Amino acid sequence: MPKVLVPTVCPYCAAGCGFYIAVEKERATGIEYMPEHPANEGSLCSKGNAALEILYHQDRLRHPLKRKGDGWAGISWEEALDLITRSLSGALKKHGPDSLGFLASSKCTNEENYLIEKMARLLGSRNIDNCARLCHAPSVVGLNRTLGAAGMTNPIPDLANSKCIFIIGSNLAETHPVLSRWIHRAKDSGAVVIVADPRLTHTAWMADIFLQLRPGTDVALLNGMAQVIIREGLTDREYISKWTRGYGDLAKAVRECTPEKVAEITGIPAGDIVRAARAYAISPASVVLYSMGITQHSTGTDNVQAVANLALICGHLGKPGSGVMPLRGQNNVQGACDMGALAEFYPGYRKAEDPETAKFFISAWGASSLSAGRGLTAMEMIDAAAKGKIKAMYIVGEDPANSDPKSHHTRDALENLEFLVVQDIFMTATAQLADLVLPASAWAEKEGTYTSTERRVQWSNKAIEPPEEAKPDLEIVCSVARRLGLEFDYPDAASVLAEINRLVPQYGGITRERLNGTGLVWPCPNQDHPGTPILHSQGFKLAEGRASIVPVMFRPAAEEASWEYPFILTTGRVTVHHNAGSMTRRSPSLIEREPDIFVEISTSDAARLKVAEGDEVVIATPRGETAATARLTDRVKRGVVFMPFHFPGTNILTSDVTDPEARIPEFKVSACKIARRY
Ligand SMILES: Nc1nc2c(c(=O)[nH]1)N[C@H]1C(S)=C(S)[C@@H](COP(=O)(O)OP(=O)(O)OC[C@H]3O[C@@H](n4cnc5c(=O)[nH]c(N)nc54)[C@H](O)[C@@H]3O)O[C@H]1N2
Ligand SMILES: Nc1nc2c(c(=O)[nH]1)N[C@H]1C(S)=C(S)[C@@H](COP(=O)(O)OP(=O)(O)OC[C@H]3O[C@@H](n4cnc5c(=O)[nH]c(N)nc54)[C@H](O)[C@@H]3O)O[C@H]1N2
Ligand code: SF4
Ligand SMILES: [Mo]
Repeated sequence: MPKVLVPTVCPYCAAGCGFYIAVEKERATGIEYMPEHPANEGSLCSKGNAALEILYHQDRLRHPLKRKGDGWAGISWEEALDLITRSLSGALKKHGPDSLGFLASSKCTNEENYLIEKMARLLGSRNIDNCARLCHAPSVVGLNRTLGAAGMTNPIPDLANSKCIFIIGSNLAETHPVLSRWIHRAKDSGAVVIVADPRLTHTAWMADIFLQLRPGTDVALLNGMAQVIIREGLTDREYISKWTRGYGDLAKAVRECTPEKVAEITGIPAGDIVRAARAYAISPASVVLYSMGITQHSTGTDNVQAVANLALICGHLGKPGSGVMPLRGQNNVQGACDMGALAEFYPGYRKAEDPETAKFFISAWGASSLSAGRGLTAMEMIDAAAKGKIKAMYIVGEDPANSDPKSHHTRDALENLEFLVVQDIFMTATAQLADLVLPASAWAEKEGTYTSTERRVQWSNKAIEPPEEAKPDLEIVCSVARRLGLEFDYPDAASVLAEINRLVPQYGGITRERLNGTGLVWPCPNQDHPGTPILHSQGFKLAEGRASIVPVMFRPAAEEASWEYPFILTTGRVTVHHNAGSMTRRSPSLIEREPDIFVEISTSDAARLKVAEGDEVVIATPRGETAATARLTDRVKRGVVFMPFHFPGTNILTSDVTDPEARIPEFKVSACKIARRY
């Protein structure tokens, strides 16, 4: 049989790289590159190149599994569907719809997320969320408030048109590796690169100006830059008066944020703050790229607003090479949010609190009623489970037992549920706590759309069959919903996309027929619309078309170093692993390169602690302790330590203090102590 090349989208990060899966005799035998893809031009990072390794892994879930004592019993799909229907409808009858919680999956397609959202809402539950809560919730709040839209404003290749690229709190060289090629291209034509990060990361190696700030001090830095720009008259006055409101308040608020004061708070030399501010303001096209380094804080929303303020006072929006780019994380976290898998939104960001929204969907979905108001967020559901208020949870493609902060609390809460069903491709730490585990198809074994960080909606094709009895999430959700009495008659992903076309305005013209190439960029309201790669070129979707400049003042992180816990632990990622690691720890070529949990400690702290390279150390916070191998490095400054969260253990330590508005936990700042283990 000849080799067939099936176009697909990488299942790891939100860069949305395309490639072909070579299929021979119904098996995926290799990857072929896709040079015509606009974002990656054929190149893939280590994870993309290894994507097929998980498909035939021996650990893939192959049958529905029911908890039996300490172990598992394989059951049929019929029995599994009976059990889930009995348990969910039992909880509904006994405790009402608020006792049900749903986590949708930013690894699943738009169509799947749409159906999970629709099922949760039609069952009367408001409690639906996805891992965006742990990720870009502050962007949703902060950018909607300031710019009227939370999406990344410009496409990835447009980075090459920038003359100043300011990267704050993103280690994109490891987390969105294909973006580096566009940044190098911009540098080749003279762009200045500024990186603000507490660690000298791979990304920082690209920087002309490196701002090594103390964790959690970004608002001070951004206000300091705004102060310099205003004081030196480098603002874009015309832009400010035409397109914004609130400038005067900002000018007043940052007057005292002098570089000298900011230097004290952030630890960055005052001269570097001035240099960075000037470089950003005077370039003809500047872009800010940011991600978890500024969102995962108790001040996450403030950080995002401070970024938007900077862009607005300099008029660096709505033009090629100029914008604000929140780099989304998971392959489909943008889409999961677009589809309304968030506690405060219905599909298309219609606000759950707005009575018009419920009216609209009652008519669109033919429902008799829908509960109004915002539901519980991901972590609030965990807290509610711990308190016995949430009785049953349906978790699709997420691993909160490892990815939420304060793991012991999360695990206790999940164990406290009367019923937990987990739908995944592997037996995760969360699945280990479930009553029922459902085997899902991986991305290559199903079809549907994914929306990348640049809002590019791409169709991914089915290349191979799932292992044994595993099924596409879409099929599983439809079967469950039908058993629960809902009319979910969708034969395939295309039929769901057709409904999305009708109900999600941004996706109005993104039809199956138009998605045969490398996708369309939303907003794309109708069939004749070409898509919108650059946002805000004609003003903002806010009153009078103007953006809002909203001043924010520096507040320290919730935890600071103390006598008992003298170090600041910050957590994040390395190139070869992905999130809680259920996929990459099973990928032979990746696990070989980073086999175990480690902690980066500065050489001077290590000397004081009498810790040598490779020693086992114990890191402790008030939440618990974890052992890890010490790596001595000059990438972090004295007093700061770094751990990736790809191995179980890191989140035992992290703090669950959240941003008051976006409710994201402060993964980036936990006070800790460290001792060598003898
Ligand atoms: N290889 C790999 N790629 C991934 C993922 C993965 O797990 N592995 N996950 C995907 C997902 S879900 C996401 S959300 C993205 C995340 O992508 P990134 O946000 O780039 O990843 P992180 O490593 O979490 O954090 C970025 C940087 O923030 C810095 N930082 C920590 N504290 C602060 C601070 O207070 N201020 C500033 N300015 N910086 C700080 C860290 O040192 C780190 O270098 O990556 C996506 N891509
Ligand atoms: N300490 C610390 N913790 C963090 C972060 C941090 O920076 N530091 N970052 C946070 C961030 S940004 C994020 S996004 C979260 C991520 O949190 P999670 O989303 O919980 O993490 P993942 O490990 O990506 O889990 C995705 C799961 O989906 C499964 N899966 C893959 N494909 C499919 C599919 O097609 N169908 C189904 N049903 N399942 C599938 C995978 O096997 C995996 O178990 O972690 C957060 N936690
Ligand atoms: S950059 Fe992201 S989308 Fe591209 S190959 Fe790597 S993990 Fe996949
Ligand atoms: Mo994320």
